Amino acid sequence: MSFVQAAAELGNQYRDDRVLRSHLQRCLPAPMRDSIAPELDELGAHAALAWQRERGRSACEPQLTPWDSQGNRIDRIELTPAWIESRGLAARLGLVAAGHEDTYAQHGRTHQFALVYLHHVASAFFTCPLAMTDGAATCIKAAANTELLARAWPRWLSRDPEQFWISGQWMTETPGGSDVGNSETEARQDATGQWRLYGRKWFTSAVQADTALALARPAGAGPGAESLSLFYLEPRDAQGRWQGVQINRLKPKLGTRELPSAETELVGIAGTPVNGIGHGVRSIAPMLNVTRSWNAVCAIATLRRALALARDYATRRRAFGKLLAEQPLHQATLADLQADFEAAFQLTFEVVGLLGRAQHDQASDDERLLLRLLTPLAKLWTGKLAVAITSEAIECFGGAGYIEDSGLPQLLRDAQVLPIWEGTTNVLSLDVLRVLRQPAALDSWRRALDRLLDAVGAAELKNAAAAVRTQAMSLPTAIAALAAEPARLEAAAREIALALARHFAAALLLRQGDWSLRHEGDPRTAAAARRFIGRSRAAMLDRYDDAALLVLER
Ligand code: MFK
Repeated sequence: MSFVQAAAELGNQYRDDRVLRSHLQRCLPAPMRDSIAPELDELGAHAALAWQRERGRSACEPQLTPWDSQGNRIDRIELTPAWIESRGLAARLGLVAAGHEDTYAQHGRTHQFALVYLHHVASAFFTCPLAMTDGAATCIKAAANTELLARAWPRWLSRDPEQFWISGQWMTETPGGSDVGNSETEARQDATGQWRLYGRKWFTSAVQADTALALARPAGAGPGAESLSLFYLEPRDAQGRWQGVQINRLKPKLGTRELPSAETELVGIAGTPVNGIGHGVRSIAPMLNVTRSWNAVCAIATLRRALALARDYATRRRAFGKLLAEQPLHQATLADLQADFEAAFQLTFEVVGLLGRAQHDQASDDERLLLRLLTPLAKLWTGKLAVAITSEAIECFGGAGYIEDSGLPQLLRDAQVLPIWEGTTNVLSLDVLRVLRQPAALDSWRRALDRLLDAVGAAELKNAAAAVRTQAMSLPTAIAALAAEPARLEAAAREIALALARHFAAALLLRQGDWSLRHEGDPRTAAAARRFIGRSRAAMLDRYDDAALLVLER
């Protein structure tokens, strides 16, 4: 019989993840760690089981039935088994609730996002509506809307699967995916004073959600983002019938195919203003920042999964007389990817930690500003890494990784959404410039970076810390030099954002490496930090002149 290659295997994804476990060890009080460990272990085991179960299955997608046999418009959507399972699991383990409950005070967000990180890949993107639900809860709390806090908040945060509601975020329209200020959906008050929404929403993720937040322009209001308003919707009645919404079709997407994203027509759906009338973009901003944190967590979960598979496969696949894991070039390739993952993990969980502190009024003004800056940085950098690293992981399997039932192509297709939704890399880079317009923002970044680097004690990390300082400290001056020329500053926004993200992540990885050497006697994180920093360079901002136009000339 001819040779058959053993496939990659996944073990319990919590037990196998030293990066997560070491981070929790450093950040959380011991009694809390002990108390949450069983849930993390459960999700780690579930992740491995789901991988065994789903791999190789033919595509399983939600189905839309627009009409019933009598010709009634019903727009019934059948969800996939993974989605139905995830809904119960998410409620029971509190994947939204844990971020808002007071049980672990400022550590609640770390608890929640450790769960999300372990569950994301197995959830078949049920994390998408969970992110939006968390965002909706955050928005309504920020708006202090007592009516909605009484009605929706207990449902969104319920741990009872029967009571649990998920929420959507209906923003995107044909004239404005990024430029939301172009939205055409109109809100009109009927004779009873009830607001009703009319218009086409072009990309409504998780359309089957129990509630949604939507932007609409009140009739007669002027153009632009400022005159949009934010409305709370309940799209279906108690029997599950759509109320003032038609589903035109489910989107045929590159990936995230279990997620029912739809093109919808709003035909008079009742809406409740979330934060009065007007300033809709500002009102939905708390939601955007929360969902962007989710995006970063789900991106690093994707990285971790791609690497777990590639590293396992390297211990099974033999070529040219040796295992891949024994070959210097393959080792170097995997080690670079692992170092990138560890840096991205540190940046993302720093955002998570700061979010928890801010939510529990433990964060200084400096830390709040840092959180505002690090959120788009984490989102944009990890989104890009998710695509690059899943692509590299496929290459680590050679042709076998290119085959659908290895499970890897789906990982890559799904990863491609992460740099797009919740703001593309460029839109997020412009958001970073929006934050940097506050001069204190760059000062907060620099002070925090200094503190992290000053605290590195291990002799073997001193050179790496000095390298980060040299590269990072030239950045504020280079940005200031560009500030006088807005077009050049904007052209450089992505490079600025990636440099801010990478240097800060390097300093965070040094902190973790230093801690792990001292407290765990473990040199692996320190080695990853040196490797990550060894490949980094200072940003090259002086290359952003008007030559782009020349290069693009036809
Ligand atoms: C598994 C992972 C989970 C992820 C779930 C994803 C599922 C969701 C699917 C989707 O719905 S994807 C669609 C998401 N769409 C976007 O993310 C929109 C992208 N566009 C932007 O982010 C634009 O920057 C934005 C529309 C927010 C603003 O553009 P504008 O119209 O140029 O706004 P402007 O005038 O700069 O800002 C308006 C106000 O909002 C300002 O406040 P003031 O009125 O007080 O001056 C801004 O400071 C504020 N603002 C904007 N972005 C903010 C913000 N405030 C806080 N945080 C932010 N991020």
